[in-house]
Amino acid sequence: MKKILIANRGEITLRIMRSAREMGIKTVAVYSEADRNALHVRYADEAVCIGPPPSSQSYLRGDRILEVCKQLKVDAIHPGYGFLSENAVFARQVRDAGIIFIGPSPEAMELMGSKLAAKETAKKHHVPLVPGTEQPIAGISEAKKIAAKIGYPVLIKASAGGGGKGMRTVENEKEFEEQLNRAISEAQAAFGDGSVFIEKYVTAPRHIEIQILGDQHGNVVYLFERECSIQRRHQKLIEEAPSSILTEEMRQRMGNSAVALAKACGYYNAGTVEFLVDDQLNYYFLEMNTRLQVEHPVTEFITGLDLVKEQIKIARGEKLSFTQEDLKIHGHAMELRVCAEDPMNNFLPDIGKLKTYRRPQGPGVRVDDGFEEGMDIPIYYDPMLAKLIAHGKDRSEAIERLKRAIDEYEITGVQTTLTFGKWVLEHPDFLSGHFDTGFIPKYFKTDSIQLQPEDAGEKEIVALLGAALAGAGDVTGEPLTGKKALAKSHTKWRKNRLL
Ligand code: MV4
Repeated sequence: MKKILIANRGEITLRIMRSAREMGIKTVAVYSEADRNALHVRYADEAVCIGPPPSSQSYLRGDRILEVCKQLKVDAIHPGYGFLSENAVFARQVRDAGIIFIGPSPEAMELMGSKLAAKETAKKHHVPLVPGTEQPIAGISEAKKIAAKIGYPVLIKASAGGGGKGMRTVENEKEFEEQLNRAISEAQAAFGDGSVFIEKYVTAPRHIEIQILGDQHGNVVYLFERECSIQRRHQKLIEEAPSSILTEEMRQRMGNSAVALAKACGYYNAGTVEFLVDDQLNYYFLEMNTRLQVEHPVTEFITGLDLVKEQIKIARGEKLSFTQEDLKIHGHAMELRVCAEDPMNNFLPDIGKLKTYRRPQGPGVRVDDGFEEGMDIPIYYDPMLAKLIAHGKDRSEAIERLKRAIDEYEITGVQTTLTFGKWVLEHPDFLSGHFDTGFIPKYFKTDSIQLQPEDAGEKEIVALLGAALAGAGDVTGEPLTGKKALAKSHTKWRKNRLL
């Protein structure tokens, strides 16, 4: 492997190129007209413009990217995250063109792309699942019986969804039929696949994911967990490793579950198995992400590994150079996503020019970014400016370092999530480790009016429903139908949480 093309932009593209360069591999950037002056273009050994700013006309144009590969004699493609990274059709086209896809096989991507197929595989290998259906819903009366047996509230999820897309909460039997029909037609419209399934709605869950690495010789290891419960509308804002609630025994069980699932689908490359953890510390498989994730640096800090180098070595056909027994957790790492968003204005993307941009430095601090002072932030893409990651000997040192780095970071010209991050890092429930995915809506004031947790809870459930609708492509629906029921369910949900 002498030359790789990174089919992506921004911080992740730079991060991948850095590892490639250390390995003596040449890099090729592709870019849109909005990214002519981007850092990933300047860092690459070669760079080719592939189209206008909208990603549908540039970063998602697999055909153009493959043409560039042929022209420049590229050996392999790294897809990064987002864009084409979990597109099995593209991965197959890459393989058919005789180019290495630095990711899993298209077959494994396809299997995990179907949430139902993933659940079936998990079940076969004794990976715990949320009580629910493992087959697509066939008929309404059958489905109602199942929902009644599971017990309300339930969630209806689209098999082709994921990451919160195409999810609907159902509070009681009365609204079940209507919600089911909507979920099916939304899934059909958004994904071209109307298969949906039902799950028990787990209240106040934590989101904990296991990083795995597998080679092409059947060896799979887990690189421990990342705690990702500090989220807003399915957008993670703070991630850390290890999680403060897992016992060594639970970590091993979850790790073994993740490895079993990966082995079951012949998985190779880096991957992440997502779990929900309830207030009784039961864990349930949710879905598997078949890509390198945004938050991978916290795992790199605690394991001492370079995940991109590992991906490249695996793609070259090498065996993993270590076993599970060789792996140990070193200290604690925490990441804040620095986004050009205004936390006081409902986290709306804030566009503009980076008037001042000075990175923090010093012990245990890493900044993965793709911008420089004076650059305009393009409106076409993700508003994440940078990832600020801190590492320390334990959780409190990681927190102190991250706080110190936030103070050193100087960004003017746009609003960012830096001050929001500082607020989280000083919150007593965050410090004590007693938090779940309801943390931000429960505690954060989204505007100048001080919201009571009660109001915040209702706001969140409406926002959640709105996000589910938006994710399913429904802009005409009535997001307020069932609002009261949802708010009621949410009140119960808050009461049930362990805080
Ligand atoms: C759930 C759930 C509760 N019960 N499934 C959201 C993202 C997608 N991967 C699955 N998600 C959820 N699935 C059951 N059966 C709650 C969520 C959920 C969530 C999960 C992780 C992190 C943040 C979340 C925020 C809202 C809902």
